[in-house]
Amino acid sequence: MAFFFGKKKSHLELPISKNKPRLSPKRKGDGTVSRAKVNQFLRGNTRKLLAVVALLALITVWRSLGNSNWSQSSPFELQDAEYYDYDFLETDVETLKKYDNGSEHFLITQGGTDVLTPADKEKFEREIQMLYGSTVQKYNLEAFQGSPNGIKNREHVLLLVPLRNAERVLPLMFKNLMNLTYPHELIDLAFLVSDCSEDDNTLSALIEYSKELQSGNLSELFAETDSDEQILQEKGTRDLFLKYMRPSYLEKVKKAYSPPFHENYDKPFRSIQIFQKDFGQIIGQGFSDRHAVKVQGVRRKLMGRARNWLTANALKPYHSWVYWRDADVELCPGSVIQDLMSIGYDVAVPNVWRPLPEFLSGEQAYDLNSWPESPDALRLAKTLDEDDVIVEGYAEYATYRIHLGYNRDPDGNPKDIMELDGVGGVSILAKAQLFRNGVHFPAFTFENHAETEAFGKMAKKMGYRVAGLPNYTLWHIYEPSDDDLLLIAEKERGSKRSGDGSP
Ligand SMILES: Nc1nc2c(ncn2[C@@H]2O[C@H](COP(=O)(O)OP(=O)(O)OP(=O)(O)O)[C@@H](O)[C@H]2O)c(=O)[nH]1
Ligand SMILES: [Mg+2]
Repeated sequence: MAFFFGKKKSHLELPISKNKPRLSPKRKGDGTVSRAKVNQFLRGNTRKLLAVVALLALITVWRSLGNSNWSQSSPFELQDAEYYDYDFLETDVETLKKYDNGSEHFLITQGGTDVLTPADKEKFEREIQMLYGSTVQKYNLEAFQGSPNGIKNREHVLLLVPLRNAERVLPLMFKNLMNLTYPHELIDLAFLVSDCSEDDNTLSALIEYSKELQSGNLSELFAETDSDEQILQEKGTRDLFLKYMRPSYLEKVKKAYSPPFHENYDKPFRSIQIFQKDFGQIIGQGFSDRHAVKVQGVRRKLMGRARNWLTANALKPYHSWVYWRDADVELCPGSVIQDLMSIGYDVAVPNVWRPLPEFLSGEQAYDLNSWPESPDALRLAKTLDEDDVIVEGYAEYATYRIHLGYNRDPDGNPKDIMELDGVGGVSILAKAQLFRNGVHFPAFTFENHAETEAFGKMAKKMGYRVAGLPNYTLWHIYEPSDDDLLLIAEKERGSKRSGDGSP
C-alpha cells in the first residue's frame, strides 16, 4: 500500500493522503454546495473556467480494518486498497526535509568502510528509499499486460472520453458511468473537452458533475433534475420525436435509468482528470453537419489528434486496459468492460445500434466503422490518392464490407466473436500495452483510413488481435437529422389536421 505525499505539502497534487481529514458527504444544508446552487451553476453561463487540468481525485478516508465492502449504508468507507495505491512510497515529509539541505552527515565513510552503526545504516537506507520513492517509481510492466479476468486480477482501467459541445448528454454519460459494474476503485476517468462553442458549458458542468460523483451525491442530484426534465417533457416543449419511438425501446430506457441500481452505483471512481485543449475542430457538432462526407477526413484526423493527446497525458504505467467511450451512448450493459475483456482479444468492440422513429423502421445499425477488410475496399484503396480517407456508409466509397453492425442477431449469443480490421470509436476496449508499444489513432491517412478504423488496422499490422461482438449491443442516442425533423413536422401537421393527435 502506498500513500502519496509531495515533497512539500503545499504542492500535493493528489488529494489522497493520510494526513488529510476525512471529507464527509455533502448533505443538504450542510454549508457546502447546495443542490440549488449546483443546478443554478449548471444552467448558468459561468464559462470562465480555463483550467488546463482539474484533478478531482477521491475523497479521503482513514483506511480502517474490517469489512472492505462498499455499501450504500456506509457510502464513505472507501477501504479498497486501490484508492490509496498511488505511485509513491509512504513518505514522511518531515524526515526528508533535511535532504533539501544536503545529507553529508549520513555519508561518512573511512577508507571505503561504512562507519555507520548497523542501526544508523538501516535508518539511512530506509530514508534514502523514501527519498527516491517520493520522486522515482519503478514498475514491472509485465504485471500490467491485461488479462481476460481483470476484476479477479485487480487490473486498472483508464476510461477515456472525448467531449465537444456535450453538455446536454453529460447526465446520460454520468449515469452510464455509474452503472458500470467493473469496480470503480479500479477505474481512472479522464475527459478531454475540446473546441466547444461559446455558449456551451461542457467544461464547467463536467467539473461540477465530477465533484458530485466523487462525493457520492450524483444520483441524488439527478433524481432532482430528472423530475424537472419530466415536467418539461409533459409540457411538450422538447423531444417531440419521442412520440414516434418504439414503446418497447422507451420502456427499456426508462428501466435502465430507474432504481434499483447496482450496489456500487454511487461508489466514487479511483480518480477523475479533466483536460481542456482545443484542436481547431470547426465542423459543426450538429448531426447533419458532422455526417457530411466531405468533412469526414478532416474531422476524423482532428479527432485522432485529440485521442492521442488524451492517451499520452492520462495513461500511467499501472494501467492494464484503456476503455474509450463516447458520451452519447443511451443504453449499455453495466458489465461492458469485463464482458469485452473476457473474450481474450487485444482490442474488443461491441455492436452499436441506434433507435429510430417507428416510421423509419424503429432501429438501425449505427456504427459502420467496425468491419473486416474486404477485397473490394482494398481494390478501391488502390485507386485513391495516398491521402484519401475511406469512410463507411457513403455511396462515394463502395467497399462491400461485411459490417459488424449488420451481423447482429438480437437473439444470438452475445459472446459470439467476429474478427475485425477497422473499429468504431463509440466503445473500444484495448490493452494498455498497445498504446505503450505505439499503436495510436492516426491523425494522418494510414492505409486510406484515419482515427479509429486506422487504429484497428494499425493494431492488426502490429500483430494484435482485434474483434467485435456482433450480438452484444450498445444503443447510441437518436438525434433526428434535418430530414427526420421535416418528416416529424409533417406527421405532426397531419395528426393536427385529422384532429386525433395520434402519430
Ligand atoms: N475532444 C473532442 N471530442 C469530440 C470532438 N468531436 C466529437 N467529440 C466527442 O467524441 C465523441 C464522439 O463524437 P460524435 O460527434 O458522436 O461523433 P462520432 O461518434 O464520430 O460519430 P457519430 O456516428 O456521429 O456519433 C462524443 O463524446 C463527442 O462529444 C472533437 O473535435 N474533440
Ligand atoms: Mg456519437
